[in-house]
Amino acid sequence: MDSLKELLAMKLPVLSFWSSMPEAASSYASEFDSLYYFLLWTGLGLFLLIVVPMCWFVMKYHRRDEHQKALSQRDYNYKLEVAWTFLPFIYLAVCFFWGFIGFLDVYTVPVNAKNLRVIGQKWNWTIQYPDEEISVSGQGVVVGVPVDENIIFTMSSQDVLHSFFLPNFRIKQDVLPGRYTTLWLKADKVGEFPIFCAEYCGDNHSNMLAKLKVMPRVEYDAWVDGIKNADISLSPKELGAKLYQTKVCVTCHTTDGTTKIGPSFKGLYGSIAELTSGKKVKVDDSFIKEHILTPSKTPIKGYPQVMPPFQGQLSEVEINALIEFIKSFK
Ligand code: HEC
Ligand SMILES: [Cu+2]
Repeated sequence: MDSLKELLAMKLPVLSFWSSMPEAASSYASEFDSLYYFLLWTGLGLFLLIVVPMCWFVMKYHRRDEHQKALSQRDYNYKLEVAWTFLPFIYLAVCFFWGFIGFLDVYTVPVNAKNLRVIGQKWNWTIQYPDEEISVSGQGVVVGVPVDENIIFTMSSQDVLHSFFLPNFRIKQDVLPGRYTTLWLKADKVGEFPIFCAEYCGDNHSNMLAKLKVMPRVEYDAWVDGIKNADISLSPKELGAKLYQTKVCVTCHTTDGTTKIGPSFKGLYGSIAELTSGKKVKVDDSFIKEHILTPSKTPIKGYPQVMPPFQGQLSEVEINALIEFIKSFK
């Protein structure tokens, strides 16, 4: 079985001399590519094998005038019947088993895999590392993983359908609200590889980008430590500024007084907000905190109710930091 797999995963140079695929970086990517090129070139070959003789027959045997009668016709050829039944059968069986082996490789999760949690949200990815006790989040976020180790992503969505797509690893999986899906990979090349959302999920879908950074184990451990230390050493306002970017408040709120999707943070703190009910409230610490956690409880008049709830996603420290950040644009 293993030697068969090696054979299948072998880079067939004839088949892939013209390659449009991004660099392959996972344990099963080259197997996928071999199958893809096999299908591509045999498909092209079969097309020519059928279409060229067909055109030739049309040229040679088409009716030349209205009164021409058909010549005697052969209506059965045993050998031909057997050949065109069994040869395609063998070809399709090869495609099926080759594909099936690849399918098993992708969907059989190794038992010793390292678990990471992925949360899709309009319009960024959050990745939680239960073992390391860290999480990373935001547009363009760098997701570190160690090389040559099995990683399993357990994924869910905060809002709508998203899809976690890693072209270099030849893998993509839908991320759904209300259900967990998984995807596993073993990166066999060090480097940075793009992560895309492959399911149209709204205005900023195209900005829902991240990077998978594959590192040797030592470097990975240092990367984890770096993240652990970074948040502690920041002042509240600095941490708030960072969260403003990573939690993508920036896509809807400005700090310069111009209105984007939501009100600007400039002059917000201490102002009076009017709710859709007509009630007027002072924008103080408690109000900001409540609005960040559950915006639907205090809907602001004159704006679309599109702010996502951050309940469960921000620690007390982070909420305070955001309040300090907003306060700094008094
Ligand atoms: C998808 C767009 C969007 C994102 C992302 C977003 N907001 Fe909002 N926000 C709004 C909109 C729209 C409103 C006004 C309507 C409402 O929510 O009632 C609002 C209102 C607010 C208010 C109350 C404003 C007032 O007039 O009193 C605060 C405070 C606030 N957002 C903070 C944040 C923070 C902090 C973040 C990031 C952690 C954030 N928002 C992320 C769209 C967004
Ligand atoms: Cu998306």
